[in-house]
This record gives sequence, structure tokens and C-alpha cells, in this order.
Amino acid sequence: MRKLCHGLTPLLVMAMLLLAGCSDSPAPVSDSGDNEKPSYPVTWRFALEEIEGSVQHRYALELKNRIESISDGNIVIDIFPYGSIGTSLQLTDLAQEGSVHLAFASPGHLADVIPEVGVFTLHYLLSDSEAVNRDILASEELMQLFREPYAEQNLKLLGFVPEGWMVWTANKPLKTPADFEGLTIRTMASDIAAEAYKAYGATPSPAPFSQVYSDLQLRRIDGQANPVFAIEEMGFYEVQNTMTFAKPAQFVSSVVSNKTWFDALPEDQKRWLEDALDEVAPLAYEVQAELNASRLEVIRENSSIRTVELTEEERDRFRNASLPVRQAYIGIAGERGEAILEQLREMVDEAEAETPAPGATSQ
Ligand code: 6CS
Repeated sequence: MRKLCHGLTPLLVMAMLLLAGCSDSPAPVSDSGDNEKPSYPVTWRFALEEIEGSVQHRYALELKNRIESISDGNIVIDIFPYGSIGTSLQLTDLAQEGSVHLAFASPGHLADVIPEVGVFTLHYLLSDSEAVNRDILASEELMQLFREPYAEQNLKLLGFVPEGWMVWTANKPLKTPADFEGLTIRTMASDIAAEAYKAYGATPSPAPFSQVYSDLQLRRIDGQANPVFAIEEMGFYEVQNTMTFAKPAQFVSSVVSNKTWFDALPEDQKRWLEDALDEVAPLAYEVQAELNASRLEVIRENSSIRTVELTEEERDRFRNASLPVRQAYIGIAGERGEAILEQLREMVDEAEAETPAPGATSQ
């Protein structure tokens, strides 16, 4: 597994960003202010919560290529993979204060700052159908629900990116909620991410992504949850003996920018960014499907890890045990969170009613 740095102070991060060759001002608002004529090329910094080769990295490379082409080379994107700057929460901090222009911000961590977004950590809320989830995540209706909560944190929500089903790893199969009892499970940083596993009787241990491998290796924790591609590239399968496929939730991330910076962008730069985001959005679905499938093969080739797929009956037990967590979410995210949860449920129900079940033939 690659060495990752975390726990860096914002000042050190700023110095690193400047040393990394970002010769433009670290305060993004002044990069291309309202009345100034920008001096091209302009460099935008894009910070990732994942390492090179990941879903986020592939997405960032696509965005970079597209915007560089759409803008005729006027915009250049500098990508900072995980480990080069800081933890997820530190990246959010840097995006909020403007040291990075673009960043990935995953709800499991981000809910610490924007509680409403914790809705994506709830188990068995989105559909079992990836097509339904795909339509919902790409919809303007969903974006509309979250614009304000992000904006209040000086973040501009640019899109949601699905990264695949969460898969549980541990040193035993996790086939019933009772199997979680007594286990210490690593969760992402927010309180709501921890609640999901408390509901199964586990002890949550919130930690940054970079700490998970060593915590598993040193047996400070017993298990964790992540999509297959991440389990492979972070090496978690090397220190766990079972992967349980329960499809509790999709790992959903969001792409954000500093809002003050975005609002001050010249119109043509805004359009280039929006066009590039539109072009990249459908690719993210293909990339995550391809990476999650191919990395499972890599894991199987390189280990004797056991894979366990839960039956619908077994999944139902987890679904039932997870339902009280929705109340905990409302307690944390308040009235606006409750409205978001309700609307998301309606969106899933409506979309499922319109989508034929797999194998169904149209009459
Ligand atoms: O578990 C985590 O913390 C991380 N997992 C993924 C797949 N992406 C970023 C996130 O920080």
C-alpha cells in the first residue's frame, strides 16, 4: 500500500501547493476576478480523496482532458491525489477557504460539516437498481435539494459521483446483524456514518482513509466498509480474510468547488467547467463499474480471501435493523434533513415504479 500523509496543518499544505508548481495566487478568488482580464493559462487545483488509479483519479483525469480541450488550453488542472495534501475533512477545509479550487467531498466525512448530506450513508435507502440510482444522482431535482446546504458552507456543489456498492471486510462473514456484535468497525468521520454500524451492534471507530490499513493490520479495528476498487488499491484485502457483499449502500461522493471562486469566474470559464462536468458525468458510471469488476479479479488473483454474497432474506434482516438510523439522521440533520430524506424516498419509489424489474419483458 502506498504511504499516505495526513494530519498536515493548512499552512504546511499551502506551502506544499506553492512548491508543487502552482505559481498563481493561492487565493482563488483573485485568480480570475470579476473585472480583471485573466492572464491565460489559468491553473485550477483539484484535490482528491483517493490515490492514483482510483475512481476519483480517473474522473479527475477525464475532467482535466476535457476542460483543457474545451478551453483551448486556457484552463489547466493540477490534480492532487490523496496523500499529497491531507484527509477528506482537510480537503473540504481547503476548498472552503479557497486553497484548492475543486475537490471531492464524500458524504461519510462531509456530513460532519453538512449534516444533510449524511443521508447517503443510510443503509438500504437508495435503490437496489443501479439504473435507478444513476438517474436520481444525476437529476437536477437532487442537486436542487443540496445546493443551499453546500452554499452555506461556501461550497458549490458540482455533482454527485457514484463509486460502487459498499462491501464489508472482516475476519469472518457478516451474514446477520448479530455478527457485528462486539466488532470494532472503522467508519468515515461523521456521526451519522457511525450510527449505521451502531444499529447492528458494532462499535464504530471513525478514522481517516489513510489510517485504515494500519488499524486493520494492528488489529485496532476488526473491519471496514468500502467499494471493491478501494479495498484493492488500499490493500485492505491483504489484512482481512472475508468480503461480505450485502449491498447496504452505494458509495456516493460529491464534487465541489469554492463557491466564492466559482461565483467570480468569468462567464466563459464557468461555461467551460460546466460543459466539461456534463461530459464527464456519464463516464463516472462506466469507470466505477469497470474498476470494481476488474479489481475484484485482482483481489482474487492475489489472495485467498473469501467472498460471501448475502441472500435477499439475509439482506432484509440488515434492512430492518438499519431503519431506526433514519430517525438518528433526522435528529442530526434537522428539519431540512428530514425533508431531504422524505423526498429522496419518493424519488426512489417513483423511479423504481417506472423502471422495469430486471428480466421483465415489456408487453
Ligand atoms: O473510506 C473512505 O474514507 C474513502 N473511501 C473512498 C472509496 N473514497 C474516499 C473516502 O474518503
